[in-house]
Amino acid sequence: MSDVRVPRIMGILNVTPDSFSDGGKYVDVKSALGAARAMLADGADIIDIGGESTRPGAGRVDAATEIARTAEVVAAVAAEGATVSIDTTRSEVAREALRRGASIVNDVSGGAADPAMAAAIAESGCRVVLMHWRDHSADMYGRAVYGDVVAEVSAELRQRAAAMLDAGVAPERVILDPGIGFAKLPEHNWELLSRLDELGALGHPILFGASRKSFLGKLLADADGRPRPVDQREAASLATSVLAFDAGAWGVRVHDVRATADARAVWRATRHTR
Ligand code: PMM
Repeated sequence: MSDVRVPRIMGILNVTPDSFSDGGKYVDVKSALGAARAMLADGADIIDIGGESTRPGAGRVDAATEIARTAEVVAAVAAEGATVSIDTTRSEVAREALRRGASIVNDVSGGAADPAMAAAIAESGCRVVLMHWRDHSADMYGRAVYGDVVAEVSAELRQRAAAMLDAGVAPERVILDPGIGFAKLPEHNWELLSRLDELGALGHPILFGASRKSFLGKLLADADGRPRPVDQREAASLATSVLAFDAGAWGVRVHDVRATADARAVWRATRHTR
């Protein structure tokens, strides 16, 4: 068996009043920092800080609000020595976070929402996560139409990566993400997970994020068809992370870092990791 790299765990820190899972919990710097410290102690490699909810149907906030929510939290978490990513589609928000110590921009639009994003990434020399996305949250399910979802997501991610490279971003700084739940129905998410290894052909590391998402709630619906509540989707989330590790993912983006670190330890015990 050949050696494989240990997958990263990206812990989610949403400093928003309305994210679907942890919205409203970390609205001040102190409580956000406490949550970040706990995730780092539990084994997070990266803390992903977001100030705008991307849940389906979410309304947008302006850039000033997003900066007000995230900038100080980014600075405080980076001051702990942590690797910080900023979850934003806006170049102004990204620039401010990079100035405050973030080293990764996690753009759910893959750089498509803000034409100035690619230049901001290229100038700073940071890493970037380009997620597959077709539209802002309010309209995303109308765009969930695919023939072969893996082929189409791959082709669209390839275009997003090419746009970054054209702007001067070094290829080794680009990470790609299939965007589970974004303009995708449950069957699309399952197909992407079951064929995640095929995205490796794009030549970039792959980040995978299914933690607590609604397709898991639907899978685990009760006999009356009521989806499993968000706070009871952890075991299913862990199962997706282990499948992603096995498919060669570079990392997983999760809410429960401790449980994911345990699952990763089990997975590593069966692999020659380095
Ligand atoms: N999902 C959400 C937000 N940001 N970023 C990446 N790279 N991949 C994802 O799958 C992703 C993301 C939505 O989930 P949240 O509301 O729990 O943050």
